Amino acid sequence: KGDAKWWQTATVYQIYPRSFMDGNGDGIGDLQGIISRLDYLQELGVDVIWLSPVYDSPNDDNGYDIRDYEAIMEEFGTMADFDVMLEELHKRGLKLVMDLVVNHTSDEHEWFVQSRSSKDNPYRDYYYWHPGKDGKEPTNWGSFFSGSAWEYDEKTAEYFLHLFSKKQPDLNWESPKVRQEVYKMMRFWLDKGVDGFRMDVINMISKVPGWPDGEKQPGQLYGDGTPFILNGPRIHEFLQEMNREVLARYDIMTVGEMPGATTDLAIQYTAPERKEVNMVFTFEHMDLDSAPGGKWNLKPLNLLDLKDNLTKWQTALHDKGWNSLYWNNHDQPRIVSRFGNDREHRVEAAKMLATCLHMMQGTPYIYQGEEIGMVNVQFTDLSDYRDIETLNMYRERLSQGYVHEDIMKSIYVKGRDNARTPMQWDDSENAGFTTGEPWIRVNPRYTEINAKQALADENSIFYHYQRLIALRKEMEIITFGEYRLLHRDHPAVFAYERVLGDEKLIVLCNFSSEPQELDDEELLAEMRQAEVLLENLERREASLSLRPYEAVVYYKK
Ligand code: ISL
Ligand code: CA
Repeated sequence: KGDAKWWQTATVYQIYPRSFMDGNGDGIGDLQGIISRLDYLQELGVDVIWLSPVYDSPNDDNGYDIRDYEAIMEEFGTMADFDVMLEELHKRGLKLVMDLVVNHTSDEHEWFVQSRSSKDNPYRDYYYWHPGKDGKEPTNWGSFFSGSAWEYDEKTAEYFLHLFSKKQPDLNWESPKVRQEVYKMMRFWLDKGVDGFRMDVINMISKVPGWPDGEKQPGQLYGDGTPFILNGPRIHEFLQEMNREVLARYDIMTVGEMPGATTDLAIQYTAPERKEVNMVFTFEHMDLDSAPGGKWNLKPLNLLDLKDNLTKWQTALHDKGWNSLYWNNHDQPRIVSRFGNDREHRVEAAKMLATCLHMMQGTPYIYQGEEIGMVNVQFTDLSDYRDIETLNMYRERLSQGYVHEDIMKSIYVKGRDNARTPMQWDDSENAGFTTGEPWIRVNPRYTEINAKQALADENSIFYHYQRLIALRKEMEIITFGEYRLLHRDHPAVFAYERVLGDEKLIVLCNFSSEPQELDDEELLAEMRQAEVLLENLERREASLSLRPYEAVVYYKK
């Protein structure tokens, strides 16, 4: 068992550069800002930084619309800054994973500029062009960012496909030239010494041929294109080709962001012998608090659903593939506000959620600010929101007859800007993020929730994360132990054990603001023989009572 890959015992920290640290006072986070905070990350103990896109981009979708894959966004700095950052990371023993966004480019990318210029341009087939059906869009598919997934282009009187914004045209992976261009660009970054890729919506790169219409639910404006774009017919072939041509030649880690990936698919994507990617980001546990019709339709979380879902992933991939573990990223609301309690139990809840996730099998990801328990934000004025997904959805829902208050409620609970307010460094103006005017407003709770406070308090969420990260490196059972759910039917307690040889971890987490009780004498007897490895509230003796949001981990040999 001593042969773990480095990414199996590592903890990843995600930086969203626009919101992490502003080094030059223009209100926008940048590479020099990141460099200035590397000691903080080293103190936390993480091993890998996943950096959201820093490439040249017109920022229609904050860098997920790339104009030049081999240049740095001017607002973030220069290639020289990047090289210094990479060197400074490596000096501290930290690795760097880049965001690889190759399902689409910006419409300002040179390939698209060429492609749209004429039907016989050599770049024409780099993207999906279609004359349309009966004077309308080729399919009825909606885009993830509202509106149709097709945009009509006057110049050549054809439509192009964009699953996201109309400034993010989809690359045509059927073209071998496109694939070779992407591989070449990947080698450019790997040859610089980066340590892997997080692959943006990578299971969307193979589309079902023939452009069929999607099913349309009553009351919906568009049909559902996902059966024809997720996990398409050539996806495994493309990933295996990419692996052969690029990934296999380097000692790197890869994680594919894959909405709609089931556990069966995830095994296919991550089984080492298939040589595709190391792990995937599932969306299933992030969809449990949505009603039919998508993320904006709110539904309270049922803890049993969460237990069943995470248990399914833990069990299915054990010894077959590899899991990634996450609660948060730049697209998701803050977990302590979402599945915890961001008021009277914020600190306990944040530690409980961290414990519940980090004691599982897989590679854990921490999103900037999660380690200090940053919370969701509620801007009353729509003009304070920046995210294209949120703003487009607002307009579309208003036109469909939704009322302002209901739309704002969805934004408060699910909007991506919850994750994108500036990192809270201290209690000075703008949370120490910038000396200028921040590009998006700071969460008003920064005076209470910030890194400076966390570092000064030995009982902070920060140090709890630090301990979890360290334990993963010390204890093989966390990396390899078998997972077993306990007390599946308890509505408020998430309990499980990990087993490796004669070692055992017992993890008990109260997901509610009421005291809870487990009825299990056998478990209690085991707890009495075990030591407390980690807790978020002081324990005096082994007991089956859990206080609000209490989490405790026992270790027994
Ligand atoms: O839920 C979704 C589809 O089922 C969408 O939320 C989508 O999968 C998700 O937003 C994809 O995210 C990634 O690609 C986007 C970018 O805006 C996100 O920030 C990125 O994480 C387009 O590049
Ligand atoms: Ca700046």
